[in-house]
Amino acid sequence: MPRYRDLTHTARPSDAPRVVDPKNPIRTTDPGALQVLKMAQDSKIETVFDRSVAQNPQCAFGYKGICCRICIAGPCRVKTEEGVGSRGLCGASAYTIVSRNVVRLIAGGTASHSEHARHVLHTAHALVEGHAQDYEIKSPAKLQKLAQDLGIDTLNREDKEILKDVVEVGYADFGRYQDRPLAFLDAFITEGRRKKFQHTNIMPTAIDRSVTELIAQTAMGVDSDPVNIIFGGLKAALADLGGEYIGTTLSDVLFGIPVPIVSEANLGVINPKMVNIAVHGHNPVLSEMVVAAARAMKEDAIKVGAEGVNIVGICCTGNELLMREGVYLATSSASQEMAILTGALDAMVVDIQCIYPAVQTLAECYHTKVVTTEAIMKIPNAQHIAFNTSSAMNDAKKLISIAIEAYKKRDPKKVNIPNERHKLVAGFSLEAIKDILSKINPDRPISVLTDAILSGQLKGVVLMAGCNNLRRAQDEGHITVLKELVKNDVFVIATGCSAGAIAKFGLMSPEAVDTYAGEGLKSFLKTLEAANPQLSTGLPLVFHVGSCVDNSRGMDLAMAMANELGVDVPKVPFAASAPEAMHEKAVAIGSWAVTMGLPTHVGAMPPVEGSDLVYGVTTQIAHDVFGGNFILEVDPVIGAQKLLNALEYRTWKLNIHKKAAEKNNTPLAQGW
Ligand code: MSK
Repeated sequence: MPRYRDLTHTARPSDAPRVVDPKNPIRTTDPGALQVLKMAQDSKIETVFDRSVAQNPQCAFGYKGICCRICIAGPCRVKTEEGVGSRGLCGASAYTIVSRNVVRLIAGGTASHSEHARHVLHTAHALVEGHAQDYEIKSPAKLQKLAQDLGIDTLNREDKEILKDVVEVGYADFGRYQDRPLAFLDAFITEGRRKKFQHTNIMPTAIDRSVTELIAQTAMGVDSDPVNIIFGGLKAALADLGGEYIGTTLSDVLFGIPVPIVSEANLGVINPKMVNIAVHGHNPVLSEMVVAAARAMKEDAIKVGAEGVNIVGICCTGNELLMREGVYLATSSASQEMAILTGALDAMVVDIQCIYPAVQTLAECYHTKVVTTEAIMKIPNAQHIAFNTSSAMNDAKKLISIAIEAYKKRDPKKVNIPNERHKLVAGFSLEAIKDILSKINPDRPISVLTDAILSGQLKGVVLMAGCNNLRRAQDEGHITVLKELVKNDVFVIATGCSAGAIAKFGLMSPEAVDTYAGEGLKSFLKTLEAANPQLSTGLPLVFHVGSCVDNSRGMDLAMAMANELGVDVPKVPFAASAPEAMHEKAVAIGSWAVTMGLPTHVGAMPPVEGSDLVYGVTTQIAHDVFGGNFILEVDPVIGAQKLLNALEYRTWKLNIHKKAAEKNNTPLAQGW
């Protein structure tokens, strides 16, 4: 870990409580969710906030990662620091148990993102084979660029021919047996990262293989070397990034590259006069069809007395649709139940990941129909409509019909929609960001950003990502970290439920710039805004770059900055933060972010404290090897300060190295 100017910055977290106010069931700060929660608690309706209280105190062994459940002779717990109680039944030490547990989280995250990617790939395959008549290539330009990046010939070829080759490369990335690098990773990373991954032997060759190998490596009686286990985990984490690239790029090809778009967020977007359908999960393949079907079936809704069909999003399906279609974002992870408790949600259509089984239990108290759509995602008592790409529009229309039928049974006495909704501007793909910057420098658009950092106008860039974790009140971590960063002139981009939190609080709007941005950030955004009169709206305080898989867009920006500066990623004043990380996917993302060279703040302690060795590798040694390291800090104000320290260190070093190179007429130093 570097030595920072702030001498209080150590690799250890502060003494802040690990669970804030654990007995308080008001575990949200989201103003919309709070209004609904009050009604739920008055009516003794159980929600995630009650269950979170009931789960406290959490098991200390599990919390630190020293409970081994890898074979059924266990669970074995590391009870003492020394002696016979310090090892599992097989003799596994704390460092083996902790490292195995944490990399298995990475395996889960990689499998999840990649399953999403596989579905998008299948859809593209069905399209080229003529079995997906409801889909099209919405962005031939993205397809051309993607094919060129992958080394596929595009000259004088039909789009579908090119897509066929792209799909084949994607399929090979799942199951390749030869020791060739993952194409959807290798095509996008910097030369420096490529060499680093080859040198450390963590360049993945195939996504499925990296997950399977990791599970095999960490099975009982296989690898007990914590460093080797962690490197196996990093290989799978890089495969996760490859899967994210497949998901993001092919979604752009099929559904279009996002451009700035105005919408609104928070539960107030649920409309009492319309048939309301929430699409929830991650995958745009179905939900894009639901949006199209809703437009086509407006008259059916009017026939039953509604004014039309209102599609709203939850979690990353919501983010996908917000980015491309401007669909309202109703809410995010921890407050998903609140959407049902408004009493005006007629259907919740879910695909995969981050969907609480509890939504069905709550729906049974209302008229709301919960419909699952994927073979691997069913909820007892919920209706299941198998979604097929070959009959996509028909399937989507069935879902709308279910919602219209349910609307007829809506009980007006139970309707309780909070009056909380906020304007936002989303849609900032890398292409859109470059387009905005190009109005100032058409030849080198990214230099507009890097020059602003080198001159001190901006402190750097932070990618805010990740979930809700109810160890503290929902969204408090996201909003506190964000306010600290923008006040200190950091340019923030956001994905996932972090973006959702920011949007729900009205902080993703142009209006928030004047209130929250420091002078440097304010002048930077205003200059961009003045140079882009073609935009129908002002630029927001935070740029929404998409869903969880779209963290790949954030990484693309970091690499574009590295290329512009003539250095590798570890020297770029760019960091990541997941103030409320929860899902296995967040562990996978954080791990590739560190491996790609980013200081990565995590505001919810992962289970690594049971081994000093593993803790030290992730927070300190990782920096020596890869240039990135975890900053594990549960206090959001201190977490933000540690991010600022990391950015300051990088800018300081970069400026010194640049000056030395100019003065001595030598190449720019590459060390970090
Ligand atoms: S939805 S993975 S809770 S960000 Fe992508 Fe939100 Fe985390 Fe799920």
